[in-house]
Amino acid sequence: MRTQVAIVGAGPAGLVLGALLHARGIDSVVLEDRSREYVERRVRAGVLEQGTVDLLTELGVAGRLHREGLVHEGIELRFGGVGHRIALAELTGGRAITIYGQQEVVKDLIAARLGDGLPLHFEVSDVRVEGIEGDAPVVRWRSSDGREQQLDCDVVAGCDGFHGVCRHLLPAQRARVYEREWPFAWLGILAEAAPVSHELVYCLSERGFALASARSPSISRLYLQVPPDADAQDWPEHRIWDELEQRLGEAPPRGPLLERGVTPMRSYVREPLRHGRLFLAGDAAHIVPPTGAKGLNLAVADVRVLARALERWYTDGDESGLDAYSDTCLRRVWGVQFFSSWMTRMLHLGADEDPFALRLQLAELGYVCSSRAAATSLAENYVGLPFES
Ligand code: FAS
Ligand code: PHB
Repeated sequence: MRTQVAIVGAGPAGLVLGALLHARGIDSVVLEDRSREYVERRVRAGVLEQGTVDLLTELGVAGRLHREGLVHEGIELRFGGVGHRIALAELTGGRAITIYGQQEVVKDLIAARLGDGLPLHFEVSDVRVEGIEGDAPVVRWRSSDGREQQLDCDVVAGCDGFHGVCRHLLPAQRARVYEREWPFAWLGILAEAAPVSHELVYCLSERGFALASARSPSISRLYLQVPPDADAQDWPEHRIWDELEQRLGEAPPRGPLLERGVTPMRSYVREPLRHGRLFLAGDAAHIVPPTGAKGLNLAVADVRVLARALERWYTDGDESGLDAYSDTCLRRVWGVQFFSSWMTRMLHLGADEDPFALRLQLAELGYVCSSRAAATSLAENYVGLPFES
C-alpha cells in the first residue's frame, strides 16, 4: 500500500488530521490498535474550546455537536463555600466553550471518514515505523486477520497518544523530556443524573478539589481529587456521592454510575515534535493535567499546524512550515502547560496540606474573582487563545 501521510492513532489528533488532509486533497491512512466500538465508547474529554468547535465546523463534522453540545458562557469557581462566576464570553468578546464528549467527537469523525470511503484500519497490532530519517518511511503492522501489512508513505504522523509507539521513535539523545507528576489524581465518574449546575463548577474545599461537569441535561461528569495511588474499587458509589456533597457544599443529584476511573495528574512535554519524516502530535508529545480542560484542544491545535505545513510542502514544495512545526506547536504547548499547571496548583490541596499555602490559594482565587484583569486572563486561556495565523 502507498499513501502520502501515514497516521498512527484514531484519537482526536489522528482523526482531525485525517479530515484536515482530506479537505486539502492529501491522502492518508489511519491505523488504530483498538476496535471501533472501544474508541467510540472511551470516556475522556468533555470541554471543547471555541477554536476547536470552529475547526470541526469548517470541516463539516460538527452537525451533531451543534445540535447536542452544551454551550457554556461561564464557569464557577467555588471556594470558602461561596461560588464566583467567571463570565467567559463577556470577558473574551463572545468566545465560549462547548460541552460535548470526546467520544462523540471521535464518533463523528470516524463516521465522516468512513462515509467518505477513506482508509481507517481498526484492531491493528505490532505497528512498526521505519525509515523516518530518510525520505521514504514505511509503516508495518499486522491486521486484525493476522496478515502482515506494509504502507509506504512520505510522512508519518505519530498521533498514538501517551502509551503509543511513536514518541519512542525520537532518539533518546535527541529528545528533551520535561515532566512533573502531581501528588494527587482524579477519581472521575459519569452518572445518569442531572448536572449540579448549568455551568461547570471548579471547587477548592478543605477536603480537596472537586469538579462538577456535564455531558447532557441528564448525564453528569464529576471528579474528586484523590491520592495518586487511589483505587476506584475503594470508592463505592455512596462514598463518592457523600464526598462530592461535602466538598461542593450541596447535594448533587444522584444516579447510577455509567463509568468510574482514576486519572493520574501528569505534566509532560517531549521535544522536539519532529524527527525527520516523523511528526508527533497530541498526547504522543505532551500531557497536561485536565484541570484546564486542554488536552484534546491542544491535540487539535497541533494537527492544524501540521496540516497547513504539509499543504504548503505538497503544493509549493515549501518545507518551511514543516521545519517550523515543532517550534510553532511548542509555543502553544508551553502556554497551555503554564495555564494548566496554574489551575491545578490553585485549585488542589497540596500533599503537605500546608495551611499557609491554602491561605495563599484562597487569596489568589479571591483576586482572580475580584479583578477583571485576572478574570480575563483565566477566561481567555480557558476558552482557548486564538490560533497563530
Ligand atoms: P488519544 O490517546 O486520545 O488517541 C491515541 C489513539 O492511538 C488511541 O485511540 C489509541 O488507542 C491509539 N493507539 C495507541 N497506541 C497505538 C499503536 N501502537 N498503534 C495504533 N494505534 C495506537 N482533554 C481536554 O481537552 N478536556 C478535558 O475535559 C479532558 N478530560 C480528560 C479526562 C480524562 C479522564 C483523560 C484521561 C484525559 C482528558 N483529557 C481532556 C485529555 C485527553 O482528552 C487527551 O488530551 C486526548 O485524548 C489527546 O488526543 P490524542 O493525542 O488523539 O490521543
Ligand atoms: C469533563 O467534562 O470531563 C472535564 C471538564 C473540565 C475539565 C476536565 C474534564 O477541566
